[in-house]
Amino acid sequence: MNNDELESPRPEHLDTVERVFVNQAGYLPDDEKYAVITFPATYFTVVDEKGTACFSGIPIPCGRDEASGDSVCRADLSGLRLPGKYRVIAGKEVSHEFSVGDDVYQPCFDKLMKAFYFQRCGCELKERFAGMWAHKKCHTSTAILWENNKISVDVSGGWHDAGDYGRYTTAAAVSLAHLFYGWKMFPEVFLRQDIDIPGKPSDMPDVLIECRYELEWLLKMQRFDGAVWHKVTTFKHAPFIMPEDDNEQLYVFPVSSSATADFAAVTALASTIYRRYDARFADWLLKCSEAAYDWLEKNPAFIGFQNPEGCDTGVYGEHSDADNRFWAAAELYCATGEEKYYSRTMELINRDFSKTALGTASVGGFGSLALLLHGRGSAAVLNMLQKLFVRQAEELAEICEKSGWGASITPDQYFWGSNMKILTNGMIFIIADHLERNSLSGNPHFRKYAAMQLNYLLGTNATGYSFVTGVGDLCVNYPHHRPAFADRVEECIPGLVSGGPNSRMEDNYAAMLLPKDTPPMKCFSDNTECYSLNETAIYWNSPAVFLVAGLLS
Ligand code: 9MR
Ligand code: ZN
Repeated sequence: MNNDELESPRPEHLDTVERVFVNQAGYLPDDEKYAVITFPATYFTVVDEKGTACFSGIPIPCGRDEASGDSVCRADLSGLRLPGKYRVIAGKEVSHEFSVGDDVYQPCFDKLMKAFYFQRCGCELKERFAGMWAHKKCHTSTAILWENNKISVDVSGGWHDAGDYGRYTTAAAVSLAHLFYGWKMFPEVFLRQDIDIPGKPSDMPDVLIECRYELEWLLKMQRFDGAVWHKVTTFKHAPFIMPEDDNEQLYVFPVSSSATADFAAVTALASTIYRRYDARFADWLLKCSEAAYDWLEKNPAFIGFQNPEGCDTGVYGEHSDADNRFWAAAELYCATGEEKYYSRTMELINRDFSKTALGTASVGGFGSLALLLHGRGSAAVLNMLQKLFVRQAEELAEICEKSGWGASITPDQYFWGSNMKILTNGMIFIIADHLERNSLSGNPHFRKYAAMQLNYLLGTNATGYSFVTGVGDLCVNYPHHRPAFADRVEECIPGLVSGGPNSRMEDNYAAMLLPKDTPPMKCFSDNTECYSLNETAIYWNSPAVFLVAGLLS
């Protein structure tokens, strides 16, 4: 019997036909490499660009993978170290092309970073930088306060959050935090980066030029008394039109304590980062951070955010702000060395919230990172925080080992934006590895699990897609992203990270398209309509930037 007859029929709703899956961007020469095969192949061959066989082996069966419902086996390609372009052949099936080389991640890294430029609001995206995705200035009209329509404010600028045109404080702060910590931990990788954005040449690396664009908007979101507004959006999401054609009234919605705390945290962090380039900007950031913090101290009760009746733009609701306040106090302590921030940090650290979570609603991990990288404070606390990251990495590594695809999430974790979970788990691996590498008795062994998360993102997953637009032969090209649709350019704006499989299928189109019993990892479609599967967001891009930087370092 032919191998191909053994397997179950290919699910018809999947528009991909892959059965040999690889990271379509490729692999670094010395990294562990593997292809996942979803039929019982007895043999695999790797061919180069000319079709010449250059590597072969016997796939290792891994059994049934619960998240995808596939019986998978793995082809170990780790011995393939010679730079070049390859495909894996097993049975009659051929994988997409992938590269091996020292520079395979650079184009992906650059596209992921440039994507933030494409999200810019309030300025023209000139052809010189944006090419065929150029568009006019958008959302520059003054916004009015939701609570008092007579008061208007200038809150122009920043990045559009996602496939929508909203700008949300907590989402912005988290996205900036991923990028800033990437820069803090792997500066050499960012110093080498050279993308085409305005404001160059500059002393600053590109990541800091781009983040400053967001920060300057964020500063406008602070009210006179230090509190920070939760979001600025229209009342209803715009239709699928270009941003410059979205001329509905912009509203600045009420303040929340989560927004104020995240603002205090990220502006304090930014002040330490920008100080060496622009001391006045750094002073201003710190002043604004302190004002936000003082407001929080005067307003100790949690103030959440809910949409007013009828408003359908993002909520970014939270249930508690202990983690946000912890992050704020920790960053301000690291920025100023002042005792009052330290004592508040130590008080909040005993509250019940995750100390390793890296966004969006749960931000305790950033406070922990602040303390760990700063290295001041009690040795016992630093030790405890390091152990928490390492223990979490150990637990996630176990999940990867059980997954046929090396995915770090369990079958019940394929919810809206599951790729963010994959990517922030990738960050946890990188962070734990980094901490262990820098401590005497450390055991850094998590890098390979971090790489697995990138492999998943770039094609080694049951959908076969690279979830980054413009990266890989078969990549997402029709995300739920307004300009990407409305610009009438067939090729999607590159570098955008799709939310990825969502087993709850929370939009009508997904529910119609995919059978109810679709395995979680296959609950995906590269379809503009499917906002719960295929939107993009700044805080899905930012952990990808961090992860790739960590792997490149
Ligand atoms: O990422 C958010 C997801 O967890 C929620 O379930 C969903 C529905 O409220 O909203 C997502 O966030 C969206 C935000 O509300 C508006 N901008 C796009 C975000 C990504 O889809
Ligand atoms: Zn805009």
